[in-house]
Amino acid sequence: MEFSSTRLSAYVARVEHGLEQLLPAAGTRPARLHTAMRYSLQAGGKRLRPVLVLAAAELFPPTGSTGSPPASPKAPPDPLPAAVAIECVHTYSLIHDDLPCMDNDDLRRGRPTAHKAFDEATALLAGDALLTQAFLLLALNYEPATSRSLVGELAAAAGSEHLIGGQMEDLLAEKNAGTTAAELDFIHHNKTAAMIQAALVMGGLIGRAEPAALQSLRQAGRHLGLAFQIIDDILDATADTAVLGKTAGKDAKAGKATFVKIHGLEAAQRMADEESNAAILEFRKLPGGAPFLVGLTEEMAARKR
Ligand code: GRG
Repeated sequence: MEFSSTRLSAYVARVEHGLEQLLPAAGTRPARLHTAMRYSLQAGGKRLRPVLVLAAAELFPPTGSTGSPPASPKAPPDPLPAAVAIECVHTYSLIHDDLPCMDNDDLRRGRPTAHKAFDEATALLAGDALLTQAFLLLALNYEPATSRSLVGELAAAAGSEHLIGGQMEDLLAEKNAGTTAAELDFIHHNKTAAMIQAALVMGGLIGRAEPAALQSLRQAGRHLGLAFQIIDDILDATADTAVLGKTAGKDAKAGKATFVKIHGLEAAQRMADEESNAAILEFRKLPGGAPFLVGLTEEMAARKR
């Protein structure tokens, strides 16, 4: 499937529909909690991670669907619940990251952060509930072997050695003026790249990809994730709050270690290009050369928010 903005919008629309359908309605008791969950989830992020799940799953046609008619083609499972699950985990991490005890931010996805729109306790609980909801979706919507592998992939990426571990070291680094390039690498590989990698691998697991293809998805995800984070640092240093939908210049103001601070703007841009190109090389090894994912990587490299 070639990349086009229409194709991307179609994936995003599928994700938005899944978010609408697969979470408890806002009025479900306690309504304040479910309203807060939907407030953050439906604020209109880029939906990168769920789109990666859908696009990766579609690279792998159902068993027996090529060549002569198969004895019993087995349709792969629907990737939408897994796509919604990873967006739930991502949104929980944003809600918690914005809390006063962490980044203490007022603006996210162009709107007041959850603790500003509701209150701190409600925001904390909405984040907890989104994290839990993700694993419920994986448990209820896949047969046991697939469910087990999806839960394992997402839990590892979101856990203490990756997303949460990266966040912990990020908080520690804020207090340490001498953060090194290697420490920054650890933070970004774990805080950002691990979830982007997991999205691609989850798509591959749903598509019943062969081990070599899963490995390419894993490698591509690591490079794409790092490119994404370097560009995030560049945008924090160069873009406007209104365009970003979150507070710009915050990292520099907080004296945070970023790729731009440690390597300079020019080197950061070069590293982002190198990582994007490395991701594209891996995507090209996948069935059909994965043109949609190649195009999406190019779009991400040129993104302005
Ligand atoms: C609280 C466990 C915990 C983790 C927080 C995600 C995160 C870790 C912190 C948010 C701050 C930040 C800059 C993280 C790096 C990853 C990143 C660029 C997140 C924003 O993702 P986008 O740009 O956001 O995909 P949208 O709103 O488009 O979904």
